[in-house]
Amino acid sequence: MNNPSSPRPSELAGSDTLDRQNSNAKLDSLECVRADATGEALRTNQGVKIADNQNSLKAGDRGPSLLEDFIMREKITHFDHERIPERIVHARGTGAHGYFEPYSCHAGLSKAGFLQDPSKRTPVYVRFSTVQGPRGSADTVRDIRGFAVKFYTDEGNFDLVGNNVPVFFIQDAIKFPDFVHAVKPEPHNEVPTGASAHDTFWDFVSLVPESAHAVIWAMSDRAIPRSLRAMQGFGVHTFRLIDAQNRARFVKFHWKPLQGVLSLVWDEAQKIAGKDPDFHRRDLWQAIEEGNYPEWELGVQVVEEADEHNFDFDLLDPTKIIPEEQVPVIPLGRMVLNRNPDNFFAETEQVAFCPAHIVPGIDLSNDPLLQGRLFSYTDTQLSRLGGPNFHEIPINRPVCPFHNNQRDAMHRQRIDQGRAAYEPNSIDAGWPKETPAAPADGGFESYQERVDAHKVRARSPSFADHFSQPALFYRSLSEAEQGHVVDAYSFELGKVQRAWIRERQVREILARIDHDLARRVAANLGVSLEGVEAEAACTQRSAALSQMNLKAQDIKGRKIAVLVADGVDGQALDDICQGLLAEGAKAELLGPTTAPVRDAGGAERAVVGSMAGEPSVTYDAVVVPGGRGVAVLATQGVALHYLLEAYKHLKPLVLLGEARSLAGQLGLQEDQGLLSGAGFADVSAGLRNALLEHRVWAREPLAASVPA
Ligand code: HDE
Repeated sequence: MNNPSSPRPSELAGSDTLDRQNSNAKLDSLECVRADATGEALRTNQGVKIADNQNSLKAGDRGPSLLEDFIMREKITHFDHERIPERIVHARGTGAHGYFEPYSCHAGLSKAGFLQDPSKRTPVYVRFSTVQGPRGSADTVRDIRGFAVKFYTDEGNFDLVGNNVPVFFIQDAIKFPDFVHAVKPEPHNEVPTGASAHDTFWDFVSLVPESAHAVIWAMSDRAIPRSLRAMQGFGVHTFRLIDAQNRARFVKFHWKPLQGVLSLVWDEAQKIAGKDPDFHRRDLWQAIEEGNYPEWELGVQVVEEADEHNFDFDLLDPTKIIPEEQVPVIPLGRMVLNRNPDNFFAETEQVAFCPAHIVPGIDLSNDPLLQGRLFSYTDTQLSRLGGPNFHEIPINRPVCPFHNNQRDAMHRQRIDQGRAAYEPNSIDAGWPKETPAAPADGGFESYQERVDAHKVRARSPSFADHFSQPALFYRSLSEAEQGHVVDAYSFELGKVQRAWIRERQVREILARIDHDLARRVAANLGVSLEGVEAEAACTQRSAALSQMNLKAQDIKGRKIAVLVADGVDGQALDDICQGLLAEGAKAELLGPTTAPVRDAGGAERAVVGSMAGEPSVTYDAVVVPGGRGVAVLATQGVALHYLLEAYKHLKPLVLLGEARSLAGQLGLQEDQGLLSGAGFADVSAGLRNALLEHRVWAREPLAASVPA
């Protein structure tokens, strides 16, 4: 159920009527098919009221069931067919509604209607996903995340079907089935679920050097996000924006989260996969229900057509970024997610994205990966959603009118009127008619790119450098991030059973990216680097590639565990909760059990849950208020483990009053994130800073020896 207090986009829209109409458009289009059964009788699909939904029709109350029981047969037949094929990739996902609004008029870049008017909100539906695992797999696995946005514009749907990393594993669509077969669970035993740590994946990528860049992103902290709200998004391919004079510019799309770019640490990610496999979808859902709407800034890197060849890589190569030092990101507008779906299946499962869904003002490039995707997405919906009418499913319908002469097929919803399903016609006075492409009229016209070439099966030599950019990425990371990349390669390759695959990846791929990286991974795996030349594929750095430079400005939406037991200092508790709430963060009280505790003054304090039920891995920080309750916690393994684990995962820890003794008891050294004081006022600024940093990286070497 939606929280009734959670505003719909319409309530958030500006005051002018047109704006409200626009942001209401998707909701209105869903209104006719939304079903609220409150106060309604239970009926069959044919509309007959059901008198008894508990018993099937039998010959006598102990006799055989009767075939004639159309009520039971209808119910079970429908049930038997409830499932549809899950997506071949990106099967596990979660979605939300929201809106996009441009900061200003961007007519200078694009004629797309949704980019013109800052007072106009365009409804969007976003689906985030993992790539490898099936629908029921865990959220926090190491994987690339899908970041697909459907803009319901007045000129038709525009889908920006991107990922949370800016590059892809292959350069040409014809390799996609090979790549996916390699990363998916192995065919003989369907192992592993939701992981790339297995032989076939590393076999493929070690043989395909163009994958090196995407693989190093997948081995970085980007592939274990803390929250879907804290991920960057990228269109990956180069696209085009077209202005009213039909002038084209190349662009790369970027989404930047206001929540900052935050990640889990690997041990935490693995533990959450067991303790709360729905961690990411729950987090997004709760944030939206609580009115803490996540927000992203849409930006573009713009390259004039004349500058297309001014780079030492090819703009059409999807394994390359344009470093932001070379081409800055221009902000276009913001996207806010402010409404959870009513029904997972109807909306998140049935939403059908396609990179070919573009509108006037946006166009494609010749990136050979993008070109293949233009075909694949519609094709896959035919079997996944059961035919070519999936655009009529409410979540996929454009909000603008759409009439044409396409007819019939499975599951047709629309009852087309008129006699002429062809064009030209004179019987229906020629309707529906074409719209001229002139800028004001909005008929889509493909950008008139000149193409003059031989028909060849070939890869451009300009796609040949596979190592400079992964090297740039590695060199641009902080020391802590580099360490995590080393750990991730070592973990994943450590799971590979065939020694020659491990060796090939280290000696032939990693050594060509960065010798330090290769040396460290080789040491962890016992691989020899003898005879391997040390090469520096790149000596540059790009600040935008390290997520240490992509922090949030505030701590809104962070979740802090407050450990309490009978006798807790009530004043400290109030100060903590109010102090954090004032910053938009959330304090959750956890007790030894789910029963309320009594504070030192005897007042009952409800807890959100128990320490065992709500583990530290699901919080951003832990606070222990003072009072007599500390003595209770000091004897409880679950509480001590809670603190040790949070410390090990480099989280801010606050110990107040009597709780200060716990640091000594556990042998934890004070640092920028392990804060203690008499009351919350002593530590609130320090805690805020530590939360902004998210982790205490300086603690990492010490924390490695903590046995939690
Ligand atoms: Fe996809 N991809 N993909 N992909 N992809 C699908 O479409 C495909 C690629 C991405 O939330 C499928 O509806 C090919 C790049 C996302 O519903 C399928 C190629 C990027 C989603 C498909 C690629 C993506 C998909 C599976 C290489 C980032 C989830 C079900 C030519 C820019 C969308 C479906 C959602 C889903 C094909 C490469 C992102 C099979 C052939 C590059 C976010 O059609």
